[in-house]
Amino acid sequence: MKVALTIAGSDPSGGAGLQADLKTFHQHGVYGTCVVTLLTVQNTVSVSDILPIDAGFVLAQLDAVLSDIPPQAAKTGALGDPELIRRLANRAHEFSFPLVIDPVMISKHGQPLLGERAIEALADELLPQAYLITPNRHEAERLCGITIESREAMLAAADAILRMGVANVLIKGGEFEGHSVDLLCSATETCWLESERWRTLSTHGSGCVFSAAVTARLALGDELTEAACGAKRFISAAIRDAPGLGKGVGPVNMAVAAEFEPPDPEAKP
Ligand code: PXL
Repeated sequence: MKVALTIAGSDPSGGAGLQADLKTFHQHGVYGTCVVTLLTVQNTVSVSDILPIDAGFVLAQLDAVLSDIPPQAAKTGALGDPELIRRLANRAHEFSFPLVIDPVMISKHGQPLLGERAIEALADELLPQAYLITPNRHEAERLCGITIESREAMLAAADAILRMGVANVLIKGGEFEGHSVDLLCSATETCWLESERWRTLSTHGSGCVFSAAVTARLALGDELTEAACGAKRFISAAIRDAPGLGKGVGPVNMAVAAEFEPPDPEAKP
C-alpha cells in the first residue's frame, strides 16, 4: 500500500486540516499518516481558538513516523509558528519524496491564518523546498504582489512565484466567466484546470482536500499534471455532492469516487 503523510492542524469539525487530508488519502486507497502542528477549536461557523504544538514535539512526531513508515509523498497544511516552519525547512532537505506545501496563510474568504514572521519564514525557507505549492488566489497574491483578477494576471502570478525558487505551483480558487479555474505551472508546462462552478456554501476545507488529493495521487505514482487533473475532478465532485452538514460553511464530500489506478500488487516496492 502506498503511504502519504500530512503535517497539519486539527479541525474537530472534520472538514479541513489533517482530518480532511486523511479522509482524502483514504478515499484514494492510500495509507495516511499525520503529524499534528496545532489544534483548533472550530466548527463550520467559526474558529474560536488555536493551540500551537511545541515545534520540538512536532519534529519528534515527524521523526517517529518517517523512521517507521516512510511515505511516497507528503503535504503540509497549517503550520502556525515561524520556528516550526524554519525547523521543518531544515529537515525537508533530507526528504526523498515529493513535498506538497499548501501555504495556509489566508482563508479563501480573505481571513489571515498566519502571522507576518511566519509568512516570511514560509516564503524564504520552506517554499523553495517544495515539489509543488498550492496557494489559493489570496495566498498567491500575497506571495507575489500581483492582484489576480484575470487569467493573464493568474499566469503572471504563477510565473512570479516560480521565479521565487518554487519548482511547481498550482494556484487554486480562480473564478472567471462563471467557471472554477485553477492553474498549474512548472518551468516547462502550463495547464488550466477548469470545472463547473457549483452554487453552494459548502466549501469548508476544499483547499485542503484539493492539495491532499494531489498528494495522494503523487504517492500512487501519477505524474504532476495527471495528479492535478485527477485531484481537480475529485474536488469538483466533492463540492457538488457536499453533504450540507453544520450551521455555517459546511464541509465537502470526501467520500465521492476517486478515479485512480490501484498500484500493481505484483510490483516491487
Ligand atoms: O483550509 C485551511 C485550514 C487548514 N488547516 C486547518 C484549518 C483550516 C481552515 O479552517 O482549520 C486546521
